[in-house]
Amino acid sequence: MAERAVVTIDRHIIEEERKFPHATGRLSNILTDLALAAKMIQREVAQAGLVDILGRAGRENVQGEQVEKLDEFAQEVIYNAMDHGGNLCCMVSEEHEDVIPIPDRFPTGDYVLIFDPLDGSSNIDVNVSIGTVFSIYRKVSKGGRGTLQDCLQPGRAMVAGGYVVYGSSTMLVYSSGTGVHGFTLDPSIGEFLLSHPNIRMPEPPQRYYSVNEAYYQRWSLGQRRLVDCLKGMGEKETAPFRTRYIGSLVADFHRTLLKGGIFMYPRDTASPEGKLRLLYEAVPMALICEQAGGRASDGERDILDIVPTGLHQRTPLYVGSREFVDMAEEFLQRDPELPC
Ligand code: FDP
Repeated sequence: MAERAVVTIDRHIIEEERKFPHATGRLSNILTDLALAAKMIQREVAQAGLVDILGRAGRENVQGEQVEKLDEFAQEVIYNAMDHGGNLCCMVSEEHEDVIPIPDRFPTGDYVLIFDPLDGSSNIDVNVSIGTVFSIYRKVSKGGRGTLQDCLQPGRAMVAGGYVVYGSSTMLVYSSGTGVHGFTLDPSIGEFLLSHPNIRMPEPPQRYYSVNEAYYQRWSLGQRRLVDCLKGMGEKETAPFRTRYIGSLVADFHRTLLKGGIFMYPRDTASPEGKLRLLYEAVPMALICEQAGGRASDGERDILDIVPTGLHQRTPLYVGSREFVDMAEEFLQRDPELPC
């Protein structure tokens, strides 16, 4: 009987590394360590309703939001999995204001890890999918330890990025610039197995749009006209799209990647720069989307071309099937002003 080859994430990472004869194995180490951290976070997320870990930690993070205890746990797990391997020169997390140094007692390496340990945390206590998002860059500054300069690189300089979605199953999706690979955690053996090799966004895409429409009154005329058009209420008569909005970026993005459509988080009068974070949220999703044949834009330019000026910079985000992101840009550029 023909046996189906089971490809674990470790094997896949090693095979990807072999495509680059000069690879040192450092990037592979980082990805393997991240997969281990994801398994530990998954275990805790799955227990969230059972153990007394839910609830507010009673303080705010640098974004001014209440921090859930599970966020802190995920932050610690990733930090502890990554600080000692000698692969990183520093880390940056959505949960920390500044660059996180590697402790002096450990050696440093040539890579920077940027991560959001638990995205969509307002959904934890209602069993909605949440995620971890990460991106990896090569160090560009001189000297041993990483600096801000290493962390503020445009997305095009990313060497690998991806996310983990903790949902009905746990999936890790990543790209190191040679396509997008998806792995599903088999809890019975504790391994991520290759379940979605070489993910491509569907062509033609399914007609879904995803946006928090409660903010309609705060949007620019261009954004309103775009959504009106997606509802079939535009100048030309078209069939309406279907809408899906979970309010958890990783889950909304994951659906958009696999089914097609467009996810939007526009700027509005309450968040003139947008809500989502460029480095932690928009850029890794943009890499995955482009590598799968889609596009990501802030309404004017490709997300991956933006040169960040701050670690916690926000951005509007339009990500998904290429033709819909192009269409969004056209509407936005015609009527860009926010209402007074
Ligand atoms: P959350 O506030 O639950 O952490 O940026 C964080 C994020 O979730 C994203 O995951 C999600 O897409 C977005 O915010 C939801 O924002 P709205 O509640 O304004 O729709």
